[in-house]
Amino acid sequence: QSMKVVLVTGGSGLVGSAIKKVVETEEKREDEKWIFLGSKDGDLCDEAATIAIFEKYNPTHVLHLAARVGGLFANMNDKVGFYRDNMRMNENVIHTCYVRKVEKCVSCLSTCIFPDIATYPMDEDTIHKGLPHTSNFGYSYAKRVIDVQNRIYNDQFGCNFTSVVPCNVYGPHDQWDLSKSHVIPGLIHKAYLAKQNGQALKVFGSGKPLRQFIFSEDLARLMIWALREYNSPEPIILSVSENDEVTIGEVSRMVSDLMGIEKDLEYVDAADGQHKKTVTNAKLRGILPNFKFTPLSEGLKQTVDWFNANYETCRK
Ligand code: NAP
Ligand code: GFB
Repeated sequence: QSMKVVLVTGGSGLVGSAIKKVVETEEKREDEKWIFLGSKDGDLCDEAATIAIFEKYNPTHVLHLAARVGGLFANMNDKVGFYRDNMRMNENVIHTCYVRKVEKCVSCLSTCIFPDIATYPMDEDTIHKGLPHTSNFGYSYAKRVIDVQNRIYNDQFGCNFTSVVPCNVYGPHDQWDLSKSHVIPGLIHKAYLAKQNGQALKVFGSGKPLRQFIFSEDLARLMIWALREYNSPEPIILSVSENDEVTIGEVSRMVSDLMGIEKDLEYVDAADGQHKKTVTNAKLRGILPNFKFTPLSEGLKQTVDWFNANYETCRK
């Protein structure tokens, strides 16, 4: 059985760190060598640097996580930058996979790229059927083009290229910088500081928007499965079910309680972004009916504990 070499671009981030933990413990296989890259290994926006990385590692499989990623406010502040960086990374990685005859490449979309006006829950066939929300217009189209690339390289060259579509992800090793973080790391970081200063947790926006949140280690297990077993170019949603949707207010209260803040939440006027982007995980359930998701309360507790223990060294 020849050795598989799995190159994980964006392997140093929130999702990559979870995959590294899972694949080096419970999911370890002797015939697989997993390599986790960060931007220090080369700027994937640069074609020559991308080619050099592929020549160095000569991967048989690629799990393409690398992206310019950020929450609502980061996207609103630089739609052009999110578009350009992600278009460049995706063009370089996916075309180099074709040139280097990589056996399989799994890339990452996101439920936030789906049409803003839709009937719910949305499924994998909905992705291109309407304009994305204005707040992340650039990022959304850069991500949607991955689906176009997968389909045309498969159609013209028979490449085994596909994509997975996570809902909002949270967990240890996230990005905690308040200027670019997603909502859960933003709330945890703000709650940590509020606790220290005897203040209330300040929530941006109305708290009314609805979100589905997947714990990073659950997503890691599902991505490792997809890399090994899922072989259609059609995207597959990797999300908790529509019944697990919570409001921003609810998740804020959970974070505030976990951080031991007695005071009630305070709401600060700010953009709400999409009201909802509810997706169904029926396609995934049809293949893995027994997969167990970590309950949000448990995942949040693990993430808050991790943040409290790693405050000095984490990305903030
Ligand atoms: P993250 O924590 O921000 O990590 C991003 C990764 O990409 C890091 O390893 C980073 O390396 C790398 N990277 C960024 N720019 C790069 C460049 N120019 N060249 C090479 N590497 C670069 O992001 P994440 O949350 O793990 O996201 C991973 C994937 O999941 C992304 O494709 C994202 O679109 C997708 N996703 C995330 C969410 C979410 O809620 N977080 C939801 C849906 C989909 P350094 O850190 O070393 O710079
Ligand atoms: O995770 P988030 O920033 O992005 O969540 P989206 C934004 C929602 O949380 C808005 C509220 O309703 C915000 O008003 N919120 C409350 C906060 N407090 C905070 C806070 O401290 N920080 C942040 N960031 N939000 C993103 C897309 O949409 O979804 C990205 O813009 C990405 O492209 C991500 O794909 C998965 O869920 O609204």
